[in-house]
Amino acid sequence: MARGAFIVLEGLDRSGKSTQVAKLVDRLNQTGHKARLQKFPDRTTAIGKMIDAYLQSQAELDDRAIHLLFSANRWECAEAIKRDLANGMTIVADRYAFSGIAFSAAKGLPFTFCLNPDAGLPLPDLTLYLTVPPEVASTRGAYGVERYENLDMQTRTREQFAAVAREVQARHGEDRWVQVSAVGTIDEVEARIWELVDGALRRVDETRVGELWL
Ligand code: NYM
Ligand code: MG
Repeated sequence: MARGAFIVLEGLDRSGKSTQVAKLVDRLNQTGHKARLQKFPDRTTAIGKMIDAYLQSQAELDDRAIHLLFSANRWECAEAIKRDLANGMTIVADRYAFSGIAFSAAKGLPFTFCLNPDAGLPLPDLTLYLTVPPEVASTRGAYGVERYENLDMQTRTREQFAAVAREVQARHGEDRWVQVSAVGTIDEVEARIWELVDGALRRVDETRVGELWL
């Protein structure tokens, strides 16, 4: 049996990720694939509840401590992701380790410190990085009330995402990280994403799931 594909959508807050991951999972299931959504952070677990409290400013945590909790939150989901992929289920993740690096490095933590805890996690077959110019993002309504949702932090995170993109392409190949313009209607962006995912689905069958950064 063919394994499932591991697809990640990344991007800044208000890039339209959550809308697009939901549409992608629906479309996969409607076209004869088995697919499920995996959100990171997964706020339903014990670690996820600590992350949620931090993001809502109900708890204070050291920058390194919260970084490691975000990573631990991925590790506690890693076995289920591998099992489901092996059973032919495609996983669509809303954020992954790349957000982990970009947001923490934007706060000033060393890039290699940010990268290391996730080494060995399941390697996405394709990461789509949704981009919106700042002036477009600002027309999508006010930022929410969570930590990091301000223009200064988003600008610095955008710069770090560029470094993450280079790292993925250097270590795992150019075609693992593809930038997608999130400018346009929801349907236009969906069509761009679908074309890229369709190509990735054809490629994964023959390959094993890799290990991130290794
Ligand atoms: N975030 C997300 C991190 O800082 N590190 C991580 O590892 C991950 C997965 O959490 N502003 C940040 C990015 C977001 C925030 O994500 C919550 P969302 O997708 O808005 O629930
Ligand atoms: Mg958000």
